[in-house]
Amino acid sequence: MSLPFQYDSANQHDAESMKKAIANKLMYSIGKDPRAAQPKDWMDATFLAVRDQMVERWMETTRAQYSQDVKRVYYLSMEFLIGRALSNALLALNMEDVVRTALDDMGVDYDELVGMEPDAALGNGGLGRLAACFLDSMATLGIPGMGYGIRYQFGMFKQRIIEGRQVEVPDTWLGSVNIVDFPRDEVCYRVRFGGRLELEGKKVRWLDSQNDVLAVAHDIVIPGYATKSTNTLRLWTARSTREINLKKFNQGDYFSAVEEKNLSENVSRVLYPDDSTYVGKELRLRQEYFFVAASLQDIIHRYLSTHDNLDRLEDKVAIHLNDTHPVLAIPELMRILLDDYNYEWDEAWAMTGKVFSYTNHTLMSEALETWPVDMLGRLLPRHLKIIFDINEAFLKEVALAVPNDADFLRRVSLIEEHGDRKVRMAYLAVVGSHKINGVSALHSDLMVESIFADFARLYPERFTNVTNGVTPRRWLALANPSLSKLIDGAIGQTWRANLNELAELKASADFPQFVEAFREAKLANKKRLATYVAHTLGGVINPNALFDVQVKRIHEYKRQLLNVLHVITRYNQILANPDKNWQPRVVIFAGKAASAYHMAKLVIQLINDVGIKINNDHRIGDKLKVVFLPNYSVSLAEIIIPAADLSEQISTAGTEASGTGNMKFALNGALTIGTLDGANVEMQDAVGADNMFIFGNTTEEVGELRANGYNPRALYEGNKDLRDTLNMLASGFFSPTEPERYRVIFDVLVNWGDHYQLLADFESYVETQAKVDALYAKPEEWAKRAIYNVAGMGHFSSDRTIKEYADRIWYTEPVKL
Ligand code: B1H
Repeated sequence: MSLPFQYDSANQHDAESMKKAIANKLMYSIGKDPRAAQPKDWMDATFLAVRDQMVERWMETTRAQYSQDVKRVYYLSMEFLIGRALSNALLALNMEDVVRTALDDMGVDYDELVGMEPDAALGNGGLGRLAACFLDSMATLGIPGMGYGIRYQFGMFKQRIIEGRQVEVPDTWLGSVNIVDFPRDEVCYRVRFGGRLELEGKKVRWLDSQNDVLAVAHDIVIPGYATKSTNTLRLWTARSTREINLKKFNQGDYFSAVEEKNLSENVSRVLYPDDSTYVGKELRLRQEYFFVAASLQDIIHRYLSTHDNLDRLEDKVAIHLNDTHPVLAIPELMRILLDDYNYEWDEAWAMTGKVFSYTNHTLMSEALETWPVDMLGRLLPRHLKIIFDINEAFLKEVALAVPNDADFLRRVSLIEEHGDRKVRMAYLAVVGSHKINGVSALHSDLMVESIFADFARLYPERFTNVTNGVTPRRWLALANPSLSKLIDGAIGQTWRANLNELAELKASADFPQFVEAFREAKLANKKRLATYVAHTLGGVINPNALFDVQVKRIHEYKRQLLNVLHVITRYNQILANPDKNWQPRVVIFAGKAASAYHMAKLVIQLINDVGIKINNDHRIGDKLKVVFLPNYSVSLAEIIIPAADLSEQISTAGTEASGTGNMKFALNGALTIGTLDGANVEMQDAVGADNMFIFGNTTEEVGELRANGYNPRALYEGNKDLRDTLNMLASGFFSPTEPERYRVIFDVLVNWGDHYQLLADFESYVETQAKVDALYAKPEEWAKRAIYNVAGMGHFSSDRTIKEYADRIWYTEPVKL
């Protein structure tokens, strides 16, 4: 069997020298005697020793990028949900065995050590995790790419469940010893805020800015898999321009002397924990400009270190905007070109359009950013003026293309005029980019039919689709060693870098021995999860039951509540018909709710309350269990996803832009029960309709109901199972100490319009769940279809996604090493 590695690291990094390296780090970097070292010290020391191995490749890559004067791509994102780095690095470098042996010799348990690393959770959910998968794929493919973001002191909050309710705890991921990244104190830029404009002819000067802050770079090494190619994630941290106010300090007012410092450093303090609703807080706007301004200064500085002027910027620089959060980069680049380098407007605007591209991740109106003109003008007066100037030029162009249509002009204007005036950031992104993409075929179609319909008429060639993907390294090789080993035995190891090879597994599904081994691998993962559940919650779950899993952010459109309605209905059915041969099920949930999202938090509480009732009902026994696992995170996903039999992807059709969890589950051999939403549609094309459980209304049908009158109450009255279930919620069956607790859920669904149309899909969902049971009763048949799912996932590698971005949007090529 040939290894996919282009280099041989075995003799370079034998266990003996690794032992020495770790021991050295433990003594000289951590300052601990091996006899006194705590597990955390060993982890830090190992991390540092392994990081050294990456640095050489990193430098070689950087040197090659400079000497080949390659075009680089800069991925600007407010979020990077990276997870643990050590195990990923060891996989990339093919050093796991060496480190395992080295640690073993020193009496340290490898798995325990790797499991100690805190997640870097600088993101909310799918959007942030996608950015992390993209970094992995860019490095692996040798694309000269660099991520730019914010080094939040507090990442995504930790979720505790106390008496069934979510409680948010700060995430202190940066330990006392910095092993996470390389601080670059010398890479430091001033970011200006406030002030006023002075106009002198065509020239604009931005003066007297206040509350300026310094951005200091911290670099995280991103190793490519089985290649020397190694990229950088550069995160900015805020530092006050004045350490302390000496005047106040000397007057003895110590606290207000440091207050200013604290305030300006707040900009990189905490990640906004809101996925898919936009908050409109000034601090958020400051965060956005902070990282954009620092990143652009850095990009320009790097470019000018090898070029005399900016004339060829577009040939060497591509800047990608991960949603609208970094869209201020567009007026910022204009500002630099106009004010700092004296370009003419038309020239600057043409360059800007060629540099930028933008991905839209959601169509939901509540997530589309708009910034009040007032706030923007106060904080960034120069940018507001540039945005107005862009709008003026743009509307002139539109008036020529679409003459005599005032309504059209009003619709596409970058400024929303009614009420308090606001800047529409998504429109600014479209006008200032040469490519705009959605994240699944369905989403990209809907995008040009809905929010960007007018713009698609103006610039049809700009709009495109790039379906999301996930990295097979973390999401199969690392998360699922038992299945990976089985696959290696069947088709070799190179699928890690060429996921299309998984298609060869199709043939294996005809071999009973392989099918049996596949089932054993799944069972091993289910046992691993059962052990985790026992440790964290104390409950016992049966690994032979069907594991039915929905893990993702808690949001009404994702319809965890529909899942709960099925659970309650099933509970009633089991009680009504106890002697039927019920397929035992464990229904597993995990996910965080935005801290101000009351309905989402109530759903978490409901899941826990339903769990208490059902899990303690002796009449039910093993037939049905409900589990809510606290603190969903990348590392928890790595335990849960490989253990799933059934993957719940049940959003209202037309609402989930893509989903990426759907891909991770199928890749790990779960069957999907899902709607025709997001990337589920393309997954069905890839694995075949027989190998997925598709149910519910299509996007079109959802739209028709919405347009022609939808009557959830009639559905409630017309279906006894549904009626019983909803009545139990309304009557306090699951909340005896507070009978009214779930009344509002009843009202939302039955009386207030059921916006996400749960009741419309209920019957179809419950029927489809019965089909799931029937298939699960034929274990070989089930396993075969699960194998077809794995085999069909080649297309959903983020390597394929990145290749498409590189070829069709960024026009970048791999660096030669
Ligand atoms: C996605 C977001 C998002 N779409 C606003 N939009 C945020 C919006 O902090 N904010 O203000 C944060 C995140 N996230 C997700 O992106 C989609 O819902 C998924 O369907 C998609 O798979 C994922 C990656 O494209």
